[in-house]
This record gives sequence, C-alpha cells and structure tokens, in this order.
Amino acid sequence: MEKACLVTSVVDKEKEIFSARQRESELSDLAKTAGAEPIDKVICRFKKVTPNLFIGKGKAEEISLICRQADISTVIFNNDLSPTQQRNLESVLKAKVIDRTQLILDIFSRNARSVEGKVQVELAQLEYLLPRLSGKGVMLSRLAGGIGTRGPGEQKLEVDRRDIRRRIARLKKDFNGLRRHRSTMRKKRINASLPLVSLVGYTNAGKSSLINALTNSGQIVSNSLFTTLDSVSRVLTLPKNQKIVISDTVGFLYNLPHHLIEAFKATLEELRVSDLLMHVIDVSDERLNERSVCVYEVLRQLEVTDKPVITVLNKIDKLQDKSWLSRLKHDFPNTVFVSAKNRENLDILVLEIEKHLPNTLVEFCLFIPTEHLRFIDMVYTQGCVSKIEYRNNGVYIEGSLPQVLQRKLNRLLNIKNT
Ligand SMILES: Nc1nc2c(ncn2[C@@H]2O[C@H](COP(=O)(O)OP(=O)(O)OP(=O)(O)O)[C@@H](O)[C@H]2O)c(=O)[nH]1
Ligand SMILES: [Mg+2]
Repeated sequence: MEKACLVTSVVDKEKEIFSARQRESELSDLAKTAGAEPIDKVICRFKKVTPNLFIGKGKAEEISLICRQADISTVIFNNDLSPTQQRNLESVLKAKVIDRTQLILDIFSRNARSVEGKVQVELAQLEYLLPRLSGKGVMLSRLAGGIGTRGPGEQKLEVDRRDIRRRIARLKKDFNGLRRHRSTMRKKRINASLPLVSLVGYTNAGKSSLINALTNSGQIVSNSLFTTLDSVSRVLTLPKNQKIVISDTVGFLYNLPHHLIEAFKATLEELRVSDLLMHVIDVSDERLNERSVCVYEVLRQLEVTDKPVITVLNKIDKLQDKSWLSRLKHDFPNTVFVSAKNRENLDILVLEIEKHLPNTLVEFCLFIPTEHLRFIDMVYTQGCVSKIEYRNNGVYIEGSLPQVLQRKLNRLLNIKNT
C-alpha cells in the first residue's frame, strides 16, 4: 500500500458546497479506491492561493515534517495544481505530489474495461502529463511509480514527450473510429424506435445495482468510487410489453475535473439523446442534497437540461427511521423510494418509467398483407398483441404499440400498398 498524506485546502471566500471535513472524507475514499493508505490528513486554511506552492511555505514545511516522521512518500491534494506548483511542492515536500485530477484519472485507468474506456482514459492521462514533463526534467512523481504513473491495464505511462505526442495522435485516431461505431449503434437503436432511459447519479449511489436488479444483468458493483466507467445498455420489457433501453454510465462527483468531463463527453453523449433520466440518489448518505446539486451541475455542463427526470431514492433498506423520507418528495421531481439490494418497489419504479416515456403505447388494429409479414416481428418485439387472425391474404392484428412504431408501420404499409 502506498502511504499517503491528504491535504484539503479551504480558501477564504471561496464558496464550497461541502464542508472541509466532508471534502476530506471524500478525498480519503478516492485515495483508498486508488490503492493508497491515508496515514495523515491536513486541512489548510488560507486567504489566498500562493502561485508557486498553492499552500503557504510554513504549511508546506509542516507537511514535509509529517511525511518524514511517518515515512509517507505520497501527498495527495484535494484540488488541482498547476505543473509549476506540483513541481515546487515535490521539491519542498520531498515526496510525490498528486492532485485531484491525477488521482481520479488513476482510478479511472484502473476501472476502464472497454476498449473505448481505456482509450479515453489514457488520452486524458497523457494530455494531463504532457505539460508536466516540460522544463526541468522528469518530476519525482514520474519516477516513483504507483498512483499517477500507471495507465489502463497497469502499464506504465510514457514519460518521453516525443513518444507521448505520438501515442496521443494514435489514441485520438482510435477514438474517432470507436466513436463512429457508437454513433452507428445509436442510429440503429433509434431506427428500432426503442426509447432510451439513462441512469445518472453520484458515484456509489447504486446505479449499477439498480440496472442489475431491473434487468437481471451482471454489471460490476462495488463499494468504491467510479466502479463503472463504460456505458452499458440493457433492454428492459415494461409491463405492457413495451421494450426500452436502460443505460448505466460513469458516476458524477463533486467538482468533477473539467478535464475529465471533456474526456468523457463522448460516452456521456448518450445522455443527450435520452428520452428520460433516472437520477439515482443514496438516501442513506447525509450529503444527499449537496450531491444532488453536483449531479445537476454536471448535467448543466454537459448541456443536458431539458430531459424529464425520475428521482430514484435508493438504499431505503439502510434507514432505521423512514419517517423523514416523505419530505424528499417535495425536494425532487417524480420520486420513487427503492432498495436495489432487496429489489423493493421496483414495480412502482417501472410504472413510473412507463408514465414518463414520451413514447407511450397506443391501441392499434392493422391488416398486414402476406408480402409484408416480416413486419409482424416488429409488432411482437416492441408491442403487445391482444388478437391475431390469419386470413387468406394476410394477417389481422390488434393490440398496443409505441406510437412511433405505429406511425412507421402505417407509413411502410401505405407506401408498399400504393
Ligand atoms: N444497502 C444497500 N446497498 C446498496 C443498494 N444499492 C447499492 N448498494 C451498494 O452500494 C455500493 C455501490 O453500488 P453500485 O451499484 O456499484 O453503485 P454505482 O452508482 O454504480 O457506483 P459507480 O459505478 O462506482 O459510480 C455497493 O456496495 C452496493 O452493494 C441498496 O439498495 N441497499
Ligand atoms: Mg456503477
């Protein structure tokens, strides 16, 4: 385990949603997820950021002493540092210095599973590193190993600037190819007219557990941060037989570094084409209101602001006292209280999804001539058939269908019939 000292700064007059202790506790979770052992924690309060060290000189010397006494080789800062600040801090602290973006990138690189996820993370890591390798040789953090030095699949990240540039060009090319593939897949789904419901929420809220409970799938679930990085989609059949696609993706975090939002914009593009969002909240967490504010802030940055939202208040099984829960109904839109773990209230959630889908089912009766019988398959997979009669020159069916599909079938049949 990499022994670490955690530094959380409080700058006067800078508004933060979370208290210093709450931010420190989140940093500690992030550090542990990255494989570090937080040995000591320091909160620095100051009026103004110092350009060359971020914190004051005296505080830096204090931290340096802590590190020497406790044999700590890594200092993790709860904010972003400029390349100069990072380099200067390393020489004063005589320890490897990791900032918040680098820490989160490291977790991302450990958790990236798909080819696309790995490419995105390595690209973000190298773009982060490049300006940090200029000037006076390789920084201490580049030599030490551990957090900040490994890419996806535990391979060591490049340190040579020329090689990094070459690798960045290569990764960008790969990424564009993958992106085209994703967009083709999306078009296919739109053609199949299946509505898309996307899960959003703070990391560790239980999004993957919920998609597993709803669709009996096997997404990895873990009590650590950013377990899911890649978008995963599953088909769910609603009670009236309407099929929808549910997609699980990367969780959000307070002050998610801009760098990372940029890197994951492509993955998160799914959100922009969603018909409905399910905002999953961990009700057992005392910071649920602040976390929710962060989620909406990230959605705003991603320009996803016009979608209907169902608020899924998850982990109700963890609460002893449930009396205060009803208050949350007034604070969030369209609330449903569930436990993904105990599969509690999932039926209510499914009905709520059905209610908010723009693509609600409509009754239909249709005669499909023999030469177009292939359309029956569409009706069966996406709708609900209540009556079917085989006649001489075709099939008569009644039932309910997504409106989009009904229009499409009418159009197809009319065109073919004329
Ligand atoms: N008690 C309880 N625990 C839950 C429930 N849902 C999820 N968990 C636990 O919460 C932790 C996080 O669950 P995940 O499903 O991985 O959360 P996530 O939102 O996908 O997290 P990331 O992918 O890391 O952003 C795991 O330890 C789950 O077992 C629930 O309803 N009740
Ligand atoms: Mg997950």
